[in-house]
Amino acid sequence: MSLQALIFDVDGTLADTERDGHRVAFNRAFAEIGLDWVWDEDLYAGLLQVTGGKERIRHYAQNHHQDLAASKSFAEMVPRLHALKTRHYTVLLESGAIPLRPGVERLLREAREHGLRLAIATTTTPGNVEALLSYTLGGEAMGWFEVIAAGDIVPKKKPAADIYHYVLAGMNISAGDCLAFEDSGPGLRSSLAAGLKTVITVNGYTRDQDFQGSTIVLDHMGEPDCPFSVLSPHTVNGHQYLDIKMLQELHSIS
Ligand code: XBP
Ligand code: MG
Repeated sequence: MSLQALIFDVDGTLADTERDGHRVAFNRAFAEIGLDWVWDEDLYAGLLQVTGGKERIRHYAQNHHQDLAASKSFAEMVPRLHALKTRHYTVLLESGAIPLRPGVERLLREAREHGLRLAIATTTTPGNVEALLSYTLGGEAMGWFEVIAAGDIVPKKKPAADIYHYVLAGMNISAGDCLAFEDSGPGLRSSLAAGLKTVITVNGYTRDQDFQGSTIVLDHMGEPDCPFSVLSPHTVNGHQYLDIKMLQELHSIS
């Protein structure tokens, strides 16, 4: 097995999108539709255990606004509300409010120079992926990824393995020839269930989650002038930021 492909999660991995991006967009959509719902940072931490924006809205209503959740109109309200939220989110991305995390652009470019194949496996919508990539890397970046598996393309979202199985099938590649990059417990459960070695880069919402089974846990991918911190018991042979050589070493760990 040789390292041939890198498969990236989006939210929390490519960019720290949840606290100041998705959460703010949800709140703006609630206000726009006339709901007095406000998801503060603490409440949102718990809601993140439910992957998928539409599923998260339903989960919140069922637990905090049962009457509305049980009403006939709620079923059609959810997709409408989620579309408003997605519009607010892409406006936030366009404003430059959500940059890529340290090391992401450098690693993507290095991977391309080394001929590694790239893909995306995310719970968010395809439109959000396109907005993030094009506003941070330029319009051609969508073409860097052979498969962009996003949102409702699969029946079951993370932590189910569906989205990673979709990518592996689309690339016609075996899990053993890939590395996955995730930020959260549900994401890791999904990639591990698909048989993928997984590099974790945590963020404020996921730092204390269980990453049992991951290959390594870092605070971020690192830059030459901004070394990462290793949060899992692991030796990194002097590396201070993720590069292709380190990824090949991580991939060769049995
Ligand atoms: C994280 C998610 C997404 C986002 C919200 O996705 O669970 O649901 O929180 O985006 P990832 P949507 O797999 O990239 O970590 O509202 O578009 O679902
Ligand atoms: Mg994520």
